[in-house]
Amino acid sequence: MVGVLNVTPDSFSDGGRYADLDAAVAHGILLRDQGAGLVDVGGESTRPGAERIDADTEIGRVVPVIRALAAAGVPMSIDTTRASVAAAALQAGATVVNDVSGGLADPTMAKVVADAGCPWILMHWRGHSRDMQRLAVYRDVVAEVREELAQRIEEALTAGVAPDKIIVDPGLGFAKSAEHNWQLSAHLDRIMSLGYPVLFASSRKSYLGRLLADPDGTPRPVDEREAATIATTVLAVAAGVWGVRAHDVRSTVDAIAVWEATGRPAVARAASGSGERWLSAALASYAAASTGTITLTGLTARGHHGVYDFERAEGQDFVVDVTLEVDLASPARTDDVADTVHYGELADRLVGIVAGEPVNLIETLAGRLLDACLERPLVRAATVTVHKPQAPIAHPFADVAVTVRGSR
Ligand code: PMM
Repeated sequence: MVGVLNVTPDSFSDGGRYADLDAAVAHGILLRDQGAGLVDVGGESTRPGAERIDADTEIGRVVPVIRALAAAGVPMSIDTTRASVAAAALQAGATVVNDVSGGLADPTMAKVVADAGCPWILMHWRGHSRDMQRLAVYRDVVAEVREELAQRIEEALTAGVAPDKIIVDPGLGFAKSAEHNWQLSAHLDRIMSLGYPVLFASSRKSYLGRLLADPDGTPRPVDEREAATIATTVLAVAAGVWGVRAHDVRSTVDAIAVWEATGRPAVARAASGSGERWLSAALASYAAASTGTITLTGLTARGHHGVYDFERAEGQDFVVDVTLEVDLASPARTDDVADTVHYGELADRLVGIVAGEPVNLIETLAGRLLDACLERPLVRAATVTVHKPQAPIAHPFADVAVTVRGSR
């Protein structure tokens, strides 16, 4: 459970309320005491059409609040798209980066996060607030948001961010029409099938105001959207999201408590518990609960690997065993082969490598096979063993094999 603390004069929901340091600190402590495992401190409004402020102004707003809340033991994320602000906030005591641009707005953000080794919330985003409404054009919003988030994840991993530090967020209201938000809310399983924890943030957003508009079309005011916020949040929790972000922590925690009282295990990781280590514990339990293994053994193909000419000329059988560590929670939920590793396709690829370009050593062959396994989305780690039962050894022997292991 992530509680929102905007120290801005102009956020759509709570703008101006916590712009004063004492009020902001008191509210952050209240959110923690009400059950927020993380208080999300933001210094720049992202409401549609908002003009940007400069980095120094943003730092000047958030750093004193973060310092004071850190002294009070409140765990915090910094809600920013700027690497310099993230770095200053981490230095002041925040422990998580919540980047509504998913790393797109500032190319140096990935390095700051990778160097800090902290969790990173990657939200789906297409452009800054001033332009985002004209970017809300999709053929299939769920597929495109999923694909664009997958690209953000790939770039984060390439920059050295650990896979178990990544959280994704479909970004309701950011370059999305109301209809897009409803479609995403209805198909969260597709976002979850990326294999990363999903944060759901519907709280008080304008699509709820539009849904509840007066007969003359006047949207429901921001502070009268709580029941709709709770309804969307509980539906997301029931769909299995990892966490929720909300302004009214008390009512959200109450709603999650009701859900938990029914004993559904999938919700435990979405629910709160406050304390310094909440986020790492929540991420670790997500990874542990969702990782499983896929094992393929005895895959046999003829190859021409070896240092001797006759091995290159005649070839021999090589036998491959692979064990993949994979997110299995997603396919178990969706029952869709597209959400897991297709072992038939993987076998074709591995046999192609064994039968392909000869190398001298089975170590090299095992390394190539390992790379092919790790290229597959959803594979967190893999172990590959290459057996060479007809190796040129001048004595009776059962087998000779090399095993390599790697992770993304
Ligand atoms: N929405 C806002 C700000 N930060 N962060 C994430 N991860 N997801 C969101 O949907 C999101 C966000 C919009 O403004 P608010 O702070 O008033 O909710």
